[in-house]
Amino acid sequence: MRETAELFRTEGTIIKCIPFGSGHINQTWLVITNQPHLYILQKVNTDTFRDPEGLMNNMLMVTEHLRQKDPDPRHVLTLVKLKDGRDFILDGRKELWRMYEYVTGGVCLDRAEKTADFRNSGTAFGLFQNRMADFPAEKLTETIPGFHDTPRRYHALHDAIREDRAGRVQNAEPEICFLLEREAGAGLLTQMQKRKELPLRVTHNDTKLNNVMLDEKTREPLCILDLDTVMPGLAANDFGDSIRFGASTAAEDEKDLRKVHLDLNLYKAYAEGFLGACGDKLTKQEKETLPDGARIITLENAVRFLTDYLNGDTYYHIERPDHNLDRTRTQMALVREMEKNDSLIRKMMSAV
Ligand code: GN1
Ligand code: MG
Repeated sequence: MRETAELFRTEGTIIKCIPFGSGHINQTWLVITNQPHLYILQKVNTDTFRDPEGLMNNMLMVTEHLRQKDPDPRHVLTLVKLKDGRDFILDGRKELWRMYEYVTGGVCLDRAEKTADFRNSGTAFGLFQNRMADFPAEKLTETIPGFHDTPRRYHALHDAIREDRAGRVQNAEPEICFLLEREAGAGLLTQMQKRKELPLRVTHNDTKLNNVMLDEKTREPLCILDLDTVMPGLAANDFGDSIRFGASTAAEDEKDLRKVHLDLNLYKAYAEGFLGACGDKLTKQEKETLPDGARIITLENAVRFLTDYLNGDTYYHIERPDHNLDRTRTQMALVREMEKNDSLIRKMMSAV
């Protein structure tokens, strides 16, 4: 690890690298040097991200575009070059390594401590949407093809059920029924986009609260992290994934489902932050589909977690045997509450 970190242009001598963050896909370390300056070293999972050059090219273009709009180094990720001038390491075994400047004085939260934290994360993602609105989305590589193509995620679930590779279909019958009952409505946004009723935007696609850094003192939004899935997509998915994760009263993998609820105050606060910062960039139809985005992306995550459970946990990092099943169930609980409160949510959103 340290030898890899030493290939980058850091200030000072590297003392150690410690595991960092809570991502499910990539591996991340905090790099400590004998100077106050800290760095983040990341090994990108190239089984998941099959086009590492395309991914890094996206990241370089997007951070550059954001930097032109706001040059404050705490407001946009800054990649650290290698001593030989390259932007990243892609070695013979197709391992991708990169380094960023660590943003000092920031925090990433797994749960909003105050409503304002969540509103501010909405502002951060709304600003992202706003500032990327004049960037031609078609210049970006689709780093994971069909990432939020919900019908395609359902196809993968059907394959997993049919193949039953881990012999777990029998353990997941209620979950399978729940998800299959909702399959027909899950393609709504994908179909609207195909009919050109929704525009393709530059979207982040993984807008979990812990992918935003807030100032640790003021809790103002600083910068958006995890740009691997930035690609052409739908604004409703970005909005929706934030709600899915951050407006839940419990963790994504909570076992006690009595604790899992949709917090409508948090939902509203996020919408205020997000829509306020998007300004006039979203169309009327995009705004109307934001609640659909929240419901469908939550359903999509349930489908993905269950697919991985049935396939024997080959995609997401797990810490216990039923981890992906627990994650599936929390997402289902949230979908149920989104369905139950649909008209209330739409009313609330139209007043934001
Ligand atoms: C993965 O690795 P992480 O935590 O940033 C996943 C997201 C899921 C999320 C669920 C590339 O994100 O799509 O919504 O887990 N990222 C990828 O927590 O699949
Ligand atoms: Mg991610």
